[in-house]
Amino acid sequence: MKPVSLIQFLIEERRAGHINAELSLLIEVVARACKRIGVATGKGALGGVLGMAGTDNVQGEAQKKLDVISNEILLEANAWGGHLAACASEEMEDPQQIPDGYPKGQHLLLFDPLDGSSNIDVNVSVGTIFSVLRCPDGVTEPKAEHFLQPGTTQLAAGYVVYGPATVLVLTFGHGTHEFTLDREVGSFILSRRGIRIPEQTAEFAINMSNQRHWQAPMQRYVGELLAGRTGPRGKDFNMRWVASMVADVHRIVTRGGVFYYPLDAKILDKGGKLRLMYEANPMAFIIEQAGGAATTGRERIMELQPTGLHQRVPVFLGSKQEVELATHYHREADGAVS
Ligand code: P6P
Repeated sequence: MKPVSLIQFLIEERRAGHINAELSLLIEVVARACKRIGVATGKGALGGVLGMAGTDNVQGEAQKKLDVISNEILLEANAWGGHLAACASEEMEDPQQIPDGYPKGQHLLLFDPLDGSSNIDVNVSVGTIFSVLRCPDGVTEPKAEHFLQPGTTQLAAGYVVYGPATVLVLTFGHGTHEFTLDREVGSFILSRRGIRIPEQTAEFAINMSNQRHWQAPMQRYVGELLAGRTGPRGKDFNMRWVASMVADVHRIVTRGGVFYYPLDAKILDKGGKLRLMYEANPMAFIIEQAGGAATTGRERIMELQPTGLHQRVPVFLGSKQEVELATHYHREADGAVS
């Protein structure tokens, strides 16, 4: 069968009425920028881009050189792209306006330019996560509050995982699709159309070192997974934890499974570890469009009304039946369900 490039796929989506020309061009710009990020991360020690940047981001986290480089690649690519009203990034306190004199569009782009960057120096997969919202009508200088829209309003979401292969996974709300970069040609080629995540799984991803800090329903739920066939689940489970959300989510998109970053006593005051606007919401959109589920352990992630650009939330996502069981335990413990 003749390979379908990302560009051809975008034309199909426009013809189907799923996206407009501006969104199509925006995704092309983001995909091209991610190819450049992949080249930069691929240089490793030879590129002089490993190690710390010597600065902290808005989260108070020490930035890696590649965090800063990746952020700049995305900002530069989108400044003159003409399809954006503004960008927001994990690496920046406030949204970045499109400079005067550049063509502006009706979209808001949010991204985590290089998620999992603690893995860069040890050569483990990292990735870029992005989300696209519509800029409210009449807003010419979007401020943070204009980005605070529920995940259900996303027009597009995607990630690129820089692993043995560079892979883009994308949704416009009409299924989740995967594109693999043909490095010889430089094009993303459709490799999986209409991905479906198995509703059941025997594989979970969580950072077990936080176990003693978890809330009771999480202790109960994971305890049952660990009990395996000797416990109430009646089957053994396998565990994975890459500590790179994009890599863990891509495994789930590829073969099923669940990913949990629950509340724990260490992060209770922050509301969670992962960021709602540019990690949880885009991943939730991708997962739901592939037949999975994504909650905070208590409610659907995409229905949350954001209160801050860098707001953190707990994340439970993946194979639907497993996420629903873990969520049920939490809601039962809260007395929300019997
Ligand atoms: P921990 C990476 O820093 C990240 O934001 C996600 O990509 C990843 O899933 C998580 O944090 C890892 O957290 O506590 O295991 O280092």
